[in-house]
Amino acid sequence: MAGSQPAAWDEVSITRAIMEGFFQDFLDDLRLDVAIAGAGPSGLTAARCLARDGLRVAVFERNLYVGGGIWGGGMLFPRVVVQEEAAPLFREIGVRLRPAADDLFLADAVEAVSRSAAAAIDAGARIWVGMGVEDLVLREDERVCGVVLNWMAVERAGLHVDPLAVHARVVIDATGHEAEVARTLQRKVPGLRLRTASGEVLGERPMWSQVAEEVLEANTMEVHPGLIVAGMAAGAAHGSYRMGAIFGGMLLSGRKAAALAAEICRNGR
Ligand code: 48H
Repeated sequence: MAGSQPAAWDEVSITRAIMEGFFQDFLDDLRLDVAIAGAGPSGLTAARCLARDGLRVAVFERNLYVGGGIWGGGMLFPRVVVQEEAAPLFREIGVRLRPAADDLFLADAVEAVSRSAAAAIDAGARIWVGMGVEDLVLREDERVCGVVLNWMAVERAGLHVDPLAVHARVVIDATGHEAEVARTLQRKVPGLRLRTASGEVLGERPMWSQVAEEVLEANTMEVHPGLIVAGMAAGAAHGSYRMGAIFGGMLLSGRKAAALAAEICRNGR
């Protein structure tokens, strides 16, 4: 830079750009059609489908990165298996699949995460990272009408910092194995009966891949007014089997969760 004109910007310009940009975008997302907890395969697919349908949707992901369990493939081998029924959901976002044994297809895990996130963003969804859903907003009849958020850094540090809230007509629990959001609701509303067969979140069972995949779409449902479970959270809510490192069910579940949420939004509930 010596001898040339100094740039117009300085350190404060960088700070201002970040702070102003963040708050403009976050203020936009205070009243959503759909809030999704978790940016794994089911959450990202649901976000893409909803945004493509013109709904205002944001994903709140606790980690600083998206993709959930996709990155690790199976046992850290970063390859993702999907079955034929789900293959179009990857193909339509440009994830390249190659045929594998017994009618399965294989994708690269990094490509699957990158294209899933990019497709959701291109469709109009916003993804917030580093923000966890720690609770829900409730109204009459315990209807869910928003998410309560806090920084993951606060959670990790164990700090006593009160959260902030965002309203949404529908919340999708796509938090994976623990079905964290549905469990939180169950824990905090004594006597609540969810619409699962048992009335509660049962937790997942050991592995039986074919059955787990077969029932996942049916288990993707509104378990309480305003709250839909998707992906592993749908399996865990119903006490279903785990499936191991096959991801087709997650994509199909995300798509179904989006269709259910869109229907609730359209019906004005
Ligand atoms: C915000 C949160 C919170 C919270 C968690 O685990 P995921 O990849 O979830 P799915 O259901 O989309 O996909 C499951 C799949 O990855 C998998 O684990 C399979 C197929 N397992 C089979 C087997 O047998 O093991 O993603 C969930 C995301 C993660 O990124 C979490 O960090 C995030 O949700 N998350 N985000 N608020 N309270 N809890």
